[in-house]
Amino acid sequence: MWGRAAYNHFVAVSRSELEQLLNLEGLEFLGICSPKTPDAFEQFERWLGEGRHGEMRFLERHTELRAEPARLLPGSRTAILFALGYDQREKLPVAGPVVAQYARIRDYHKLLRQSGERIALTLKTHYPGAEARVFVDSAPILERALAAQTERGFIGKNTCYIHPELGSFVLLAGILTSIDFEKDIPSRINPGVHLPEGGCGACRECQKICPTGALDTDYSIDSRRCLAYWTIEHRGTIPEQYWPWLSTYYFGCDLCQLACPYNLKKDKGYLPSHIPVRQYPDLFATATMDQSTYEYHFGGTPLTRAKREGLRRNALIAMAVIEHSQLQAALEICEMDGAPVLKETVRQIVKWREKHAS
Ligand code: B12
Ligand code: SF4
Ligand code: SF4
Repeated sequence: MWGRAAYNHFVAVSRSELEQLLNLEGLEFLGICSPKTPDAFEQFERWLGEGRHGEMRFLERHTELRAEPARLLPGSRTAILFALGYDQREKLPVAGPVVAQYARIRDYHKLLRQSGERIALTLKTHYPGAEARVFVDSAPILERALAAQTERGFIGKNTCYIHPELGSFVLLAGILTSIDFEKDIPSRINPGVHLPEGGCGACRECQKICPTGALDTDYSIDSRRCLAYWTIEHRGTIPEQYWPWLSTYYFGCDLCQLACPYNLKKDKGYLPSHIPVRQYPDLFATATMDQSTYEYHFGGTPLTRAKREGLRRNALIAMAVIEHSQLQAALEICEMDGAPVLKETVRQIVKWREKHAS
């Protein structure tokens, strides 16, 4: 946070001042690029065409904005990219079932938006008449592709944006503005070559560790095989073939990032100390929770993306896989008060256990 009085002397906001403002918010400045069509837009269209987005229909909409982010704010000439480091130093092997690291803090959309709005306001104050609009997932913008067009970083084989010093445990956001800031010379890292400034080269650690083969093609994910897709985005029952790994992560998955050398050797990109790490109820309490318990413990966190029934479904499956001592009681409660997806999951579990017992 900063007192506006301290910045009254600004005539224009320089690059280093921007960086300072972001750092005061506990954020990392990634750089400045043009909001024109990201170089990798064609890859996005190909990816959609191959159906690798599964049932995430929202990715099929607003193609024109993804193709040209500047359309989100008519007259915008600059995109300022920034990030929140959230690495909590989890190591392989993970002692699950746990939730992915990004979900252990307050919803990043809210965190990054609030900070971004403060910076946008400062910009508008210093440039009367200027427009500035924050984006963090809410807008259909290819955030990783834009981040990779700033001076540092690249998209790795795990499809994450990786910054050579911060690693990939960074959540991305940006500000579109009509102010014509000087743009970075894009990093232009060739991901296929490993150099000090970045690149995967011959490394395949993320592809080797992904338990479901979702990273079968270099630099492209098949969401239909990704545990994050099934446990966060998918609304129906989860196919049994993915169940074993819910004993590690029952919401999201960090395996392909934990295995990445860029996250192993670094001294930046960790969660700022002023952001508290949340504690969630245990599996039994989660699988059986009512609406008010859900709102109390999960309100304002990224876990609400799965909704109450999705979280109950995930916790119930994790309980079945680890043969939790309260599984039978949880099954009975879900059968009694659950939505159709939970009742169907109960039936799946009963059959699955019979199959495994025989
Ligand atoms: C849909 C979505 C998902 C889907 C699909 C993931 C995916 N890889 O696309 C699912 C549910 C699986 C998912 C999972 C996760 N997600 Co997500 N997700 C998104 C979302 C909303 C849209 C991404 C999208 O458009 N995907 C479609 C792909 C094709 O687009 P893209 O990857 O941006 O594609 C560009 C590049 O990859 C490149 N490219 C593609 N193919 C190729 C090939 C070559 C050769 C090259 C050079 C380039 C290239 O070109 C593309 C087009 O410009 C973004 C937010 C946003 N607005 O961008 C967050 C986002 C990508 N997710 C994020 C996070 C944190 C996660 C998880 C880590 C959460 C978790 N712990 O479970 C996992 C990571 C899984 C993984 N390995 O990617 C962060 C990633 C931050 C980072 N450092 O990269 C984002 C950016 C949200 C944010 N604001 O910070 N997510
Ligand atoms: S998040 Fe997990 S399941 Fe998805 S690609 Fe990475 S390792 Fe594979
Ligand atoms: S694990 Fe290796 S191949 Fe995968 S993203 Fe990291 S550096 Fe690239």
